[in-house]
Amino acid sequence: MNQETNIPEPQTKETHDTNNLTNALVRKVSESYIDHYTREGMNIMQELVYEQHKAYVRALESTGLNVSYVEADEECPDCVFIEDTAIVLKKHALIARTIKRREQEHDAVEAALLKTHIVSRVSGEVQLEGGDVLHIGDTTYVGLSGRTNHLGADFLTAFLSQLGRKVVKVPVDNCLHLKSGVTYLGNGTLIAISGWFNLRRFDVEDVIYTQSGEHTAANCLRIRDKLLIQQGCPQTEKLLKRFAEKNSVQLLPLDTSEFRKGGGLLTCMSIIW
Ligand code: CIR
Repeated sequence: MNQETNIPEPQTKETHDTNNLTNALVRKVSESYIDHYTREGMNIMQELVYEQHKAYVRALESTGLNVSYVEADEECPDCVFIEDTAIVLKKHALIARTIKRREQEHDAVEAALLKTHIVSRVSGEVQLEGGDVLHIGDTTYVGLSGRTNHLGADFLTAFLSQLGRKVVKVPVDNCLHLKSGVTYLGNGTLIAISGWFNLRRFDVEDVIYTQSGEHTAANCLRIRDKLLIQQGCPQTEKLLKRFAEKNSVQLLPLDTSEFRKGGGLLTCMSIIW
């Protein structure tokens, strides 16, 4: 018991360690993804969508993760962006609350996670999307964005404090989600778009900034000794190569052009624990 607050000390202290990740859940791409974004005026290359998704899954597998799938839902064009539907930390999962038009995505993800996780759901006027949640060590950073409100961040704080984690809120004004502009590279280092966040809120040793015209490079995915990065951001890639050499990390550049057209980046297409 904490003597000052009378709040029981959490029984566990769940740390997020990029070296101990073992599993990924991905969701197949629905054909309606192609139809929907074609109607929105995006020039989606049908074959490339599936090719890029396969390459993404292969990259996850090459890190040693065991990858399982949730089937696509044709009524949900965005279902491939599974990250937004749940917040997972080790054996614990919180089903998020996405914007209305994506709510139908939740049930199938919940059913899949129930096989492996202790699953909770949000309640109240909460808005919370996984793209706004970044775990680093003992701390979770949650973006206050157009997709995650204060109630969502508070709900997440209560949920994670039971697991012994500190939660830090970070205002997000310039992009869809927190992780659209800042992610963790491992080895005490963030990658971020300069000027978009108050980086003093992050307890890290170093920050690499994306270079001019390369904003999408801010969304990287570190798994064990590998780092998935956006292909096609050469100036930022030079900085990432230096980081990789220094920390014995292997870079895996991936082309996600067809998913960027739907507003998604690397982290969006998986839930990892
Ligand atoms: C959406 O607007 O919800 C999708 N079109 C894109 C979601 C991308 N997810 C992410 O960045 N975590």
